[in-house]
Formats: sequence, structure tokens, C-alpha cells
Amino acid sequence: CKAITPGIDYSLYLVTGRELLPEGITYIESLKQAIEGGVTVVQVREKKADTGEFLQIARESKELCDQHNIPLIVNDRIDIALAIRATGVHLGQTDMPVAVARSLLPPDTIIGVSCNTPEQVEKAVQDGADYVGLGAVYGTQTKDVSGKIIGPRKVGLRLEKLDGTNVKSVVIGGIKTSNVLRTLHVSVSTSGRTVDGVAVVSDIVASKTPRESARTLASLVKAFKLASSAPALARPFSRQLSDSLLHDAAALLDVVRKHSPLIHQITNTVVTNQSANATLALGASPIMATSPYEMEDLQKATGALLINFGTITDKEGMLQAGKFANLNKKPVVFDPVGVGATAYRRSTASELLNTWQASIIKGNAAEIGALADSVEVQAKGVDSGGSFKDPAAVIRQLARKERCVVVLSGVVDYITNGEDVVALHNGHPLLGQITGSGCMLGTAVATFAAAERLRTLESEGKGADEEGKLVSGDMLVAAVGGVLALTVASELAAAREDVKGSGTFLPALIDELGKLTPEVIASRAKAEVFSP
Ligand code: 3NM
Ligand code: MG
Repeated sequence: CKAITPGIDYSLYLVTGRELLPEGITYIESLKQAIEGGVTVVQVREKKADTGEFLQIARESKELCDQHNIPLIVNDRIDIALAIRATGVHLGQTDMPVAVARSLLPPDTIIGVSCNTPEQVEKAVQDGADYVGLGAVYGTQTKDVSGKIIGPRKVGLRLEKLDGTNVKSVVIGGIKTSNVLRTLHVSVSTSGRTVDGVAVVSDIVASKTPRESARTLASLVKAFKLASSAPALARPFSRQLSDSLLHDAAALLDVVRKHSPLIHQITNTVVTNQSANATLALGASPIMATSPYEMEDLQKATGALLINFGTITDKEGMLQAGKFANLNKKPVVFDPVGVGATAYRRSTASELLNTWQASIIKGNAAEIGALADSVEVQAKGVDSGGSFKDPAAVIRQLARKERCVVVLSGVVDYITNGEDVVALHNGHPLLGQITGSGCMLGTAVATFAAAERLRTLESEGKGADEEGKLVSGDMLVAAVGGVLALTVASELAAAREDVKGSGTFLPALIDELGKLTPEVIASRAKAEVFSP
């Protein structure tokens, strides 16, 4: 019979690594600073030390942790855990089995298990583990994790195995202040279960200022937990939908014109000029930079980022841009042009989505089908075409999988946050007869996403950006606004007497984007809302 274990706060789980310490700081000094910075649990991990040395280090660590009331966990070694009366042990897949460890240790000892696959999580639960370490989420220099990198988007599949249990979880492997919020955001099971904390070695231990590193990490984890436990997020994706949705979405056009946000677009060579002109017509400022070396600076100044990988010539720029957009809490719109068409496009989309978090993914049926792994729609080059029997179900599933808003463009455009689905019936067949109308749709959505973030900061104060969310604002509203702007403008352009075909339609469309008002958008919008 297992005693009730004292509750451990797994928020910031430090795993030690003496070999990573920078010059001029001792192991104990670094550990002390880390604890002062906000580490909530410590694991002593010694892969090279002899028993005597390990025992000595563990003892000193235990003394320090006791002074600060921080639980101490020993990696691998049951004997050392017993000797120092550690709070717990952490076991790898090739270490002592959980049942044997349990039989040797005092009844209230915490046992954690490193798990790489969903099956290993399942087994750890059956064996009676108290918590699991899920990794490696990213590549890391700290441990050989070759062939074992999960990627942040697959953590949720492991968390599912904890449903219905009280087993806790931490993610590990390459987690740093720069990716922790994104990692937490995406690490969620279909039932909405998130991780209990992050485990970190090098970001704290290799730091010359471990106190500050721990403080930053701890505050990000805390902010995330606060934001995701807020009542509005009880159903993580849901928004009360009402008539005000269309009004709110259309009203963003005024915000665009008031602030003229910089819309950074890495897009394909076919449409660069046209997308830039559409951005200007809406009232925002386009910047079409592609060099990876300026992304850090650029993402501080932008309103939103659009990544359209139509010609995938700037992959490094796309990777860097998205990473820094996440870091600066700017919306990221991803337009995976023709993603199903080639293996290279599929693997690149996966690499991009593993590196940064998209706020909105926009694609046609073939593209969305490919990302959703749907067999229903086979990609046929980059042209749109094909349709789903149940589009709402496909995009809902993709939105939950990728933890973002999904826009499915077509004769009817469908938009979802993973719960509610909005179907928009605006648009004109001429949109299908010019090149780059889908790309302009992405541009419009990115422009409205920038406006939605600015609107939120205006109404809630700049502090909204400090919260544990990746992006301030409701990206569902932004996507609805962007789609309506382009499709309503297309109707107005097509109705003009001077428009005789696709050649005259394109400049007319740019003109109509420029003349658009929120009132016109709201009055012409033909929308349906399906809530589950
Ligand atoms: N375990 P850093 S990855 C100790 O995948 C450890 O189980 C891993 O170090 C696993 O925070 C890892 O420096 C190293 O990347 C994590
Ligand atoms: Mg081990």
C-alpha cells in the first residue's frame, strides 16, 4: 500500500550537470542560485562519478535543498537515494525496474521514469510511477538523444497516456527560456491535459547567471499555468460566439488603418509584389525580408509574420523569423503552399512547425488535408481543389493537433479554433482565375492578426503581452476578419463595370481592398457558426 506522497511542485525541475558549469562558479553556488531563482525540484544526476563522489555531491545537494524546502531526487541510484533520504529517485528505461525500486525504498518515495515513446509512458503508469519525464523534446548537447527526439508537437500523444491517472509529467531536452512558452503551449493532449513542469539542465547549469536563468524560466512556467487555468480557458479553444464576432472581425480594419502595422512576409517569388500591394491597400506596411540574419531585429518591430513557403528558397529565414516572432509574441500565419505535393515540402512544413508555433494555419483542401494526414484529399500540385465530406471535423482536428486557428479556403471558407467553426460564404469565382489569391488571403489574415493583437493591447494594456500566452488576442476573430476583407473585396471588384475578366479583376481587387470599410465588410458577410 502506497502512502500519500507529499505534493511536489514540478514547475521548474532542475537536473544537475556538473560538467556544464561555467568557469568561476562552483556546483553548490550554482545550485544555490538556481534554487533562489525559482527551481521547485532538483534531481542530482551524476553519470561519471564513483559511488563515493556521487554520495558526497548528493549529500551536499540534499543539505542545501533541505534549507530551502526543495525536494531532492537522485538519478538512477537507489542506494544513494536511501543513504541521503532523498525525496525520490529518477529511473531511466534501462535502470532498476519501478517495482523493484519501490520494494527497496521507503513507501512515500517519489519515483520518476524517463519515457521516450507513448508505450513507455503507458508502462510507467502501469508500474506505478509518480511522474514521467517526456523527452527529448528538442535536440540537446547534454545527453546523447540521437534517434530519440520527439519534437514538441508529439508530446501530446504521450500525455494522452496519463488520462485518468494522477501521474505527473515534465518535458525535458533542449528546453530554454526562448522556447519554454511555446513548448508548454503545444504540449497538450486531446483531452486538454498539459504538463506539470519543465526539466532543464544546460539553460540553468551552463549559465553564468543561474539565478536569473531560473527566475526567467520559473516566471514563464508560472505565467503559462496562470493563463491556462483562467476560467476563459477552461475550454482551451472556445470563444463565446455571437453576432459580435463579425462586427469585431470587421472592426479590425480600422485598427489596421490607425496603426499601419508592419506585416513581415516571407513569401514566394510569384506573388511577392502582389501581396505587398494588397497589404498596402488594406492600410498596413509590408516588409518582404528573407535573410535569417535580420530576423531577430525585425521581429521586434513587426505586427505579424506571414510564412508562405510557396518556393521554399528561404528555409533558414523562415525558421529564424518564426522563432523570433514567438519570442516577441507576434502572431505567425503559416501558408503551407502545396505541402502535400512533394516529400520535401512535407518534411519542411514539419521542421518549421517543430521550430515555432503558428497562430493561424491557412490552406486549401489539398494543403489542409496533407497537414491533417487526411486520406480523403490527395494533394494535386499546388492548385486548390478537392473537398472534404466533413470539413469542420477535419479542421477542428488539425487545429487541436497544431494548437492554432485553422483556415480552410475554398468556395466556402471554414475557420476554426479547434471548437467553434465559422463558415464564410463570401468570394467570387474570379479569385480562382488569378495567381496568388490564396497568398493574398494569407496576407490579409496576417494583417488582421496584427490588428487583433494591437486591439487587445489597447484594451487590456501592454501587460496582456506579459501573460503566459504566446500571442495576445483572439486569432479566430483575426482570421475571420482577414478572410472577409479579401472575399468581400473580390465581390465588389467583380461587380465593377470596368472589370472584364481576370486581367482587369486583379487591379480592381487591390482598389476595392483600399476602399473597404468595416461597415461594408460586416453588412456583406455571409456567415454560419457551428459550435460543438
Ligand atoms: N534526459 P538540456 S534529455 C537528462 O530525453 C536528459 O530523457 C533527457 O538537458 C531525456 O536541458 C536530457 O541541457 C538532457 O537540454 C536535457
Ligand atoms: Mg539512468
